[in-house]
Amino acid sequence: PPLIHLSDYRPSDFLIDRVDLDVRLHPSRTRVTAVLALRPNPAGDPDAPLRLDGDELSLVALDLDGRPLPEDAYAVGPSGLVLAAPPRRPFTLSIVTELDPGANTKLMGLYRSSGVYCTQCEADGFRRITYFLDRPDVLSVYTTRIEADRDEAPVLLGNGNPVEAGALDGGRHYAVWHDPHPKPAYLFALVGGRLGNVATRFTTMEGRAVAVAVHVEPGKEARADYALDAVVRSMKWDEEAFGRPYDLDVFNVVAVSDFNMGAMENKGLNIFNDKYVLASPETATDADYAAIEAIIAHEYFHNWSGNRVTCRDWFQLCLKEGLTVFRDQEFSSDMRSRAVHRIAEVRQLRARQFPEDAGPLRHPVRPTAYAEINNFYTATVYEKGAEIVRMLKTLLGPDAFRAGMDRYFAENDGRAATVEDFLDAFAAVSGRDLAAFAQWYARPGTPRLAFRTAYDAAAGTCDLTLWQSLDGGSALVMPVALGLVGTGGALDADCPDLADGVYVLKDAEATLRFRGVTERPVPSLLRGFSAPVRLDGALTEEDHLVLLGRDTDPFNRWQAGQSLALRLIRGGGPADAFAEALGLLLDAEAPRDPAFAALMLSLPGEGEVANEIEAEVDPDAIHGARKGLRAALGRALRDRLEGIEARLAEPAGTPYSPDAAAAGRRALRNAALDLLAAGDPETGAARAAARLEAATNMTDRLAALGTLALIPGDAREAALAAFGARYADEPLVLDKWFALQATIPEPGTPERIEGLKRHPAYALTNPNRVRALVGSFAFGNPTQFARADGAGFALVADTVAALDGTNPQAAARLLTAFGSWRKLKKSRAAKAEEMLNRIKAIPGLSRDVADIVTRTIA
Ligand code: BAL
Ligand code: ZN
Repeated sequence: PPLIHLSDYRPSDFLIDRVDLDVRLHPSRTRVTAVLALRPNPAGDPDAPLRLDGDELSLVALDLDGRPLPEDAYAVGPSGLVLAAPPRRPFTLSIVTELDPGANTKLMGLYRSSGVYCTQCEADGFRRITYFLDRPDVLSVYTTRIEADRDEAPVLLGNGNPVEAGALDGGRHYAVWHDPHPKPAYLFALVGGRLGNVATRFTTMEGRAVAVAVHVEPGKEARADYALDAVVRSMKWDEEAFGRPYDLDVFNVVAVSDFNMGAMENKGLNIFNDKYVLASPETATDADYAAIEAIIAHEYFHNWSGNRVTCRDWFQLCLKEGLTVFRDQEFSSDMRSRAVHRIAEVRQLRARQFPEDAGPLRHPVRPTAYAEINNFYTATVYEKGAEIVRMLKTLLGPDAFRAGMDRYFAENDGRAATVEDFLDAFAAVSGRDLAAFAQWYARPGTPRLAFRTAYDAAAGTCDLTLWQSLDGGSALVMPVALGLVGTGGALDADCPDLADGVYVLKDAEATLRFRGVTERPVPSLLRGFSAPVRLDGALTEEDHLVLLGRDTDPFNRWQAGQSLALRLIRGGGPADAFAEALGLLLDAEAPRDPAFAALMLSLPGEGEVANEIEAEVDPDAIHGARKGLRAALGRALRDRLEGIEARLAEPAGTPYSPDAAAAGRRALRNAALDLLAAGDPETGAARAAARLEAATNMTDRLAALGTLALIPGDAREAALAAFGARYADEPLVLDKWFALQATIPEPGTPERIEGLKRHPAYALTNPNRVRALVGSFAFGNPTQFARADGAGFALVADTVAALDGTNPQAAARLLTAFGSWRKLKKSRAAKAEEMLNRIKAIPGLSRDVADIVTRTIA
């Protein structure tokens, strides 16, 4: 597919100041009249034709300044509509198009989800509604009139504020919405359908009374309470943490069941995948509640970082996404435990972004070329993008960071900005030159950080040498939070190169001298994971044990445990010392911080282990080694784990609360169960079955089922069948059940998946179902996905092929599971390559899938 380059960016030749839309909803013949107030852009080419984007549209009528355009004045093609000689003055174009929302399986543009009309316009869906300058630097004021059958769509929602509504003849009705804030087309949205809601009011710091509502399938209103509360907490937090008030009279969230993304930040009308709205103790886990809180916040925070200040072009996607992820991470950290949340963020980064950055789909946080922008909503843009913002805060300190954010918002409000505009704001308030730091946006790959210490006991000094490396350029500016640790805890040594415990590494190599070092120190580096790099280990097992037990930085205590586990998984050997240290840590931390203790018990995932391996990856060997270590730990820690299990049992009748403290206790108790079962599968199965029976909420029920699912036998099959029957009418719960079965690391799993594809609740047209069943297999079952006979690759490739015809975005996303194929053992890599070539040869492949397959094979 042809590439679009950042270096080719040119301002639009025309601007659209106002858009008046009249949308007459109909299941198969929706009629859209768009009246566009156009004018030539002084910054554009004065002789240029007017090229409006369009995709799968049917043009009904086209008027210019109230008169039909003669047919020879325009040309309509598959990618849009061109007026060769448009007026060189302001003019009005009136365009009538007809759409078939019911047939829109791509879930881009206007479509129907379980009977509800909804839209998704980012990145380029608006061109599937009308012909338009569908690019983020064209900002317009929208007025939208929506008309529908009252029975079919009693609720009609648009961007901005409601203006007018009323009844029409023939059972029809209408609503008019006006959004005073100029916005790009990707933020347009409308919804029409039968929806229930929960609602409240929020008064902003400016005194604006905002009507806040969350709309869901009728009957599920009670499951929206947590999301509604999260909206209000987000609104308040953004005022307190960033001084950002909400700017409309209403804020609506709508949950729909067919959605490609997690959610979408349309102005005043966030549309969500229902998975990230609906929650009840019976149907959602603690992790679901945390994800709902985070994603509600994320979309709300976009109102400033994305909507008020938007992106000039799609290359700047990280400008809104990285920043908004950083903002939602900070929110979640304030709502929950900062240390625990940081660990969760880093686990996610390592599990998703590090492999991406090491494989054929690697790209800079700000890409310089793309064939299909929808393939760049990646972990690199989002999560590494957030890490860059976090590093900026570390480098500048909280006060200058906040001043820089204030300046960025003030200078760019109502504009389509760039990464340069963002960095300029921080440079201006701090007086710092951020040119070298900006390299983080441009350089793909995960940098490596290596180190060495030289301790001179007689002089009481310790020299710490740091090296950084990343292919393709000079050294990066890297904040390294660090300290020295001894057998009694943090060492109070003096180092003039540190400011607030942070050394800013700017060169390829640097040596820091610590004075007053009274014992052989262990360096604690990258505290809080202060930079998204790989730390090359030069620590001994004893060093890690010191950090595990004594470091003052909770992230690095956890990291020490991960490093010790990695050593054992990769190199084998007795786990006694690790188990003993974990035991002592549990004694201290389990009563104090159960969530942290639970994280200490979870070993690096198989994918993370694979990331660390330079040689060819054998997923079976990794799985076997990890399983062996879990079994050894389960046996060694048995008494303690049983103690935790007993102590943390909730008294009968305790009402469920999704708060972080209660969730932490459940997480630890369930981690204990899981490790005990790993150590002794036979009693573990019985224990898990009993816990399943006794569970009073989905967190405990799913955890017990997950433990049982790893122990083959009749008890497992019976439990799976009972769970499936119990939740037959709960698609979001069945997704958990699909995912759990898809990740069973046994040879029978592909066949099990084939069977589940025939389950009445499974549908290739619903992205959540496909992600749960096939996505979980592809991304979460390394031994079976990459199995030697190629059956795992074939299963995923077949799904990609089947899906490409209806939903290319979802198909392309699934295909990225092949991203690490080259690292596999040769025989398995050959099977993966065969499948990739088979996909590549499919005639009429979508641009989305063609782009991923081409880059993956290249
Ligand atoms: N803008 C797409 C969905 C999100 O990142 O919020
Ligand atoms: Zn976002």
